[in-house]
Amino acid sequence: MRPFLLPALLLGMSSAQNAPATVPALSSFEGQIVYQVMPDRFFDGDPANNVGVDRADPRAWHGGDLAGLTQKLPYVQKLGATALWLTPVYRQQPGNSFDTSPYHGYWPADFRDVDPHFGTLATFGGLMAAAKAAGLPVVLDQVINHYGYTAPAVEEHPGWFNGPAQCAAAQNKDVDCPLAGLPDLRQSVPAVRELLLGNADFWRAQGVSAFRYDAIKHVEGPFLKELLARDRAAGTWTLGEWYDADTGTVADWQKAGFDSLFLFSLQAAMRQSVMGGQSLSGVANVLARQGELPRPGEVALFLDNHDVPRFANGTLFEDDGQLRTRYGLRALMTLRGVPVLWQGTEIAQRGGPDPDNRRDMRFEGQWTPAEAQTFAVAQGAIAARKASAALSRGEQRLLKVPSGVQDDLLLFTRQEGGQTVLAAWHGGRARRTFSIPLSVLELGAAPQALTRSLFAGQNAGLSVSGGYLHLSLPARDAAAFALGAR
Ligand SMILES: [Ca+2]
Ligand SMILES: [Ca+2]
Repeated sequence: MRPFLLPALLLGMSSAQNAPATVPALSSFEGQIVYQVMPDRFFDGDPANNVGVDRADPRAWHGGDLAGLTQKLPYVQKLGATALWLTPVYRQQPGNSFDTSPYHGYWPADFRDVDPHFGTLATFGGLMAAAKAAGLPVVLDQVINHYGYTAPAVEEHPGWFNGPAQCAAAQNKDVDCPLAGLPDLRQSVPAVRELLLGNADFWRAQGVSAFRYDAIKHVEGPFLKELLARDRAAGTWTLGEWYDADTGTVADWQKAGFDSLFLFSLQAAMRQSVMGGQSLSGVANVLARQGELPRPGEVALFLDNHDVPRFANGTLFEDDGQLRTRYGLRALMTLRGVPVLWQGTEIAQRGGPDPDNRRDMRFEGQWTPAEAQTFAVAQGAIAARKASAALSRGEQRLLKVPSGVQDDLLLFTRQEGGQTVLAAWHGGRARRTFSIPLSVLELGAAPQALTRSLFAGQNAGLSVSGGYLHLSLPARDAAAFALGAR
């Protein structure tokens, strides 16, 4: 193994004597709002590269590309997102597998080139320049577990891959057995290790600010830690995808070197309560574990993504899907962490499991009035979060609510500097006023006058009188109130 100087922070050194001359600052995405794009399903900016495109087939290429994404950056800015995450853009395997084309980008053949359906390295450079000009840092998806099924490397380098023998002998089958039958890379083979570390350097040199690492549950741990240490030294923010991660898993991997992981347990709880109408105590139970996280402000929070059914699909009805997605979007923008919005969630796009959850993005002019209204709610909630230091970066403290209302009411504060914001989620089916003794809430600061929600156009109010906090909340919605300095 090539010697590598680890930052002192990773080794837990604290004495000045042992510290290197400069310790790289921890990269941070706290305060960012990330917009996730799958380029093939976003916008077609160049019909000349539409080889094999069939938009009627959900498993075929649909023609979206990097030129299209570059054209649509003003849309992302209009929504208010501050960063972009692109699913992989590598040159993909030749042909289809399981009647599916590699439109999604997760079946690489060449990790250091752009698939011609998406454009070229030059087109990627154009996107990076436009994103930089727009002030949008780019998170690039990196595959480190496998090649595509039909990638030439599989025949050329049989020693790079785990075969049946390695899988049979594996102590950890998640790591050394193929994921969905994909050619599984052995990261401990020196040539594989060099390839993957070099891939990160290659894309870093293209100007990306962060990596989203795919399927980390299936990657050799020692390699992953080395990769993360290099990213940290280079100032690259790292976001890991451990499917179904709960707070404990996120905490473990933040300690091992990731800046962030997706908190799947919160996504599941929000799907069940906000979309599904079950008790909000499921969300409270996840938030109650926040203290386990070394860096809670970096954790990636989401309503849905390209690997799970669409959030709006939690109900059979289009109108309910729209209303509850608005509730979910506002709720998401009150939470501590880094919100990640999957393309189309801002209009409550519907869809079941993959590939139905990857329907083509539709833009203004193609929207129903309800979709336009959901977009306006997303835009307003994002704007309110960005305008509030407490909502963007504040500490989060869960408040006790009387047990009789805890199924329908979730309260927590966000506090930054002198500012305190009270977040209130209401899961009830009808508008309701809650009156709660201040002594129960243990709230440090509260206004005397009637206070309106920070979310524009929302009819929600808060006031204090006679030792009680009175909250007037619409059905199934989340509000945020500035309580002022404490
Ligand atoms: Ca195209
Ligand atoms: Ca593996």
